[in-house]
Amino acid sequence: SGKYPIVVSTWPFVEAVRAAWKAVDKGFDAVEAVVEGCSACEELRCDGTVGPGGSPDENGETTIDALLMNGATMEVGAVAAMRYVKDGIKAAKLVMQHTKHTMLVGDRASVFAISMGLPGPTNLSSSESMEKWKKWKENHCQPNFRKNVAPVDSCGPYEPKDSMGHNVGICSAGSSMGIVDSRTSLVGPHNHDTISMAVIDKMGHVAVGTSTNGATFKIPGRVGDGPIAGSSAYADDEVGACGATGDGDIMMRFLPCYQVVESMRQGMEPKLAARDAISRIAKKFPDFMGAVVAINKKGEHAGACYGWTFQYSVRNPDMDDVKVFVHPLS
Ligand code: SD4
Repeated sequence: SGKYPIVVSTWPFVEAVRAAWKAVDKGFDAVEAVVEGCSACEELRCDGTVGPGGSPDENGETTIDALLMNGATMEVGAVAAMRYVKDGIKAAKLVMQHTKHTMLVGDRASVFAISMGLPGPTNLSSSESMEKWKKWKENHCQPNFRKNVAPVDSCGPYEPKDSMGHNVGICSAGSSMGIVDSRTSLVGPHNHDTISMAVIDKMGHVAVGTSTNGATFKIPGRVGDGPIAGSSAYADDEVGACGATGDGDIMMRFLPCYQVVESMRQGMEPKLAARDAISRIAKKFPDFMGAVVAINKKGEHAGACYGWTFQYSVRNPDMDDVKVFVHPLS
């Protein structure tokens, strides 16, 4: 099923897709629509892992990684480990539109964003993020992203279900099947999610954007796949687009969204391209969790995931409202 304009987003971020659809339907271009959509998610603090007050790091601080890419011009703007500014995607847009750079990081990204007119400095912690962090600290949990550190039993109860109530279990990705229990990895709906959104506007132009707090309890300074073009998202007007979510530390080694777009350029349909990109990662890292969603120029879309149940949201002219697709399809 094709057609455009189209808005596609990781996860059931329905309000974000509605906001982007509203923009694109009014005739705004794909870049504007992506900014509208991702900003809506930041304001709503989607899943408590996007925007202010989400996933804290080892020190209890929330930071933001965001990316914006224009598939018509191949311009990219990104901010990484940004502090004190809550508008991630707007900061990425400022980098794209007002600098010759691609990415700004840390405090310097915040200083730039504020100098360009975004509100701040703002405390990005919330009572929820502080509560979550305090519990983690009080349980004497070891730092979760340090190698060779034994897990401690008091690190919280084993939870066989993810936060959306799905069994964390089998997820199809090409020929490989992964079974992951939610404790083997600190990546997953418990810990962090990302909005990665792709839009094709009425003119057929493509743009993508990503916004996330990154991994929960990450080592301060960690930058995930979120702000990396080709990893969390990629867009090329000639081909289509891709968005990704999951264990960014692993996924960014494979540039899965670049892979998806390049496979589609060679003629693969979105479904196969998505599965292929995920399978390449799973082959080397059988414990990883992740997903991609792909759209081609015709507006055909598909998702693939590994290690968890993935959902993505779509709105196109055939639909009355946003539709959520679940992978694996039952
Ligand atoms: C990261 N990929 O920072 C992001 C987080 C994510 O679902 O997508 N979680 O690793």
